[in-house]
Amino acid sequence: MKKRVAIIGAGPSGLAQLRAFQSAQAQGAEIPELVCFEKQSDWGGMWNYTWRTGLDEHGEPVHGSMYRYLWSNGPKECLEFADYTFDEHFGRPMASYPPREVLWDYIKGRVEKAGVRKHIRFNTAARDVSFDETSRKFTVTVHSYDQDQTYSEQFDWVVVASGHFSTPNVPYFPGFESFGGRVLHAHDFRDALEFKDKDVLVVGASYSAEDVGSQCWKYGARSITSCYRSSPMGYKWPANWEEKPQLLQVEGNTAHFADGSSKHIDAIILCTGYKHHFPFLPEALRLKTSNRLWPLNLYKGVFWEDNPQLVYLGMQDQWYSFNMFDAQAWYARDVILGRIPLPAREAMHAENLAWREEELALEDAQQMFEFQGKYIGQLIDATDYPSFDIAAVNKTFLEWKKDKYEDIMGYRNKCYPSLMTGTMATPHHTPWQDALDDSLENYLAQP
Ligand code: FAD
Ligand code: NA7
Repeated sequence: MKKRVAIIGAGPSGLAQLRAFQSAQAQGAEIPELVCFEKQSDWGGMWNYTWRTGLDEHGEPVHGSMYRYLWSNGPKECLEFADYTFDEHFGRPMASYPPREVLWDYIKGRVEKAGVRKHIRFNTAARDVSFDETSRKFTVTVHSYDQDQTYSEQFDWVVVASGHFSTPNVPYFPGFESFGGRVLHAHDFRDALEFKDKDVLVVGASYSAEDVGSQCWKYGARSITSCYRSSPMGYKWPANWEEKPQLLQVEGNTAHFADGSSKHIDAIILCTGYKHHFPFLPEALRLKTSNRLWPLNLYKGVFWEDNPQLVYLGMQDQWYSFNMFDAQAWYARDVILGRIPLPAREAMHAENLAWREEELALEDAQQMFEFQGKYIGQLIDATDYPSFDIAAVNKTFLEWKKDKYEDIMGYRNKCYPSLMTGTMATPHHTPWQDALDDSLENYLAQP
């Protein structure tokens, strides 16, 4: 009997797993039967934009947290697939920070070429996973919305690729219940124009706070106030953007902050992060972690230590993204194909703890992306995923950080060389701040 692999989710991580197997098959390997369950009607995960918020057309929690006018928040050269370059997809150089639709197109291009769509059952949500110790097989129960049917199938391996930026972390602040404006989480933010001419408060000091605030600023909010719990973002903000310490409470339309100051606000956007949430997994198989670089219990950041037939992809906080998912997927593939042996549980655990110890000692952003780069390098060295210059990617991350501190509203106008092909990015026809139309068509239009 052919072995069977279930993949939950057809975002960049799940698609990396499909592509990894397809590339082995193209080189003559026997591969297991692959079944990818995707609850949305199309692939691309987070990059497949939805206007919906709350529940989707089937009553499932909406997965998407991306919003209109979103542009990549890091250089595309840092996330480029090593086996499918931007040059190959677009056929010409382009700028370094593409909008969402352009990156979605790129993600789709590789898997269309690989012909892996046939493995995906769309509109099908994973509901339950159980493991039988005797047969050493998983039973995966899913609901197909096309057939309105719940059914179960057995698998030898389960790959969880369902993402972790979908279930919002929503703190409460006193006064929210009587606030005079809208309170929403970044997960439900869709269109910055809603906040034109408004005084907007963003709570949080990480990527979402920075980018949702920047979007609102770009599309005409009257003022942005961001507030932090631990430390300020510290960029040189435009004149109508003020950074404050932690929000304490709101009274009517007034927000009060930890330094005793207060401010009038019309809307509050909670950019307070996400929870790893796996409602389809039983306690014994469920990863519990905050958003960090080294979650515990995952050998090589991927295999569930207590049962390595369960694989998690993309569960780390992400400096690296697409090519990290690839590195993980190729490694998982080779273990599943029996090309790489797994050590005994104690050895896996010890290695895991060593990575965690190293993670705990990291002090700044540079050390963090170097740590993630080292991890990726180790995975790539063990498989036939095309190797690439990780030190050069780290250098690009460092430049990116510098660019942001120099000009937070202008860093997306910078250009970098591809670390896969050497092709230099070309400036976009319109600076980010003035580019209001983020469509693929407009982005690719020649000036
Ligand atoms: P996802 O993309 O989240 O895909 C998971 C898939 O699993 C989805 O298709 C979902 O429908 C499916 N799924 C979930 N639950 C089930 C279930 N029970 N049954 C079946 N299917 C299920 N990264 C970058 O590199 N650059 C950026 O600029 C960037 N910007 C971002 C902006 C925002 C607002 C967010 C939220 C994330 C951003 N990211 C960015 C990170 C982004 O999450 C990754 O790039 C990437 O999408 C992660 O891929 P994934 O496949 O692991 O997860
Ligand atoms: P992150 O990077 O996990 O950051 C969450 C932020 O929310 C971080 O600044 C937290 O502060 C802050 N936070 C969390 N809880 C609170 C409370 N109770 N009060 C104040 N602030 C809080 O999530 P993001 O959404 O920014 O980014 C996730 C992904 O989405 C990323 O890949 C992006 O590309 C898009 P802390 O620093 O912990 O004090």
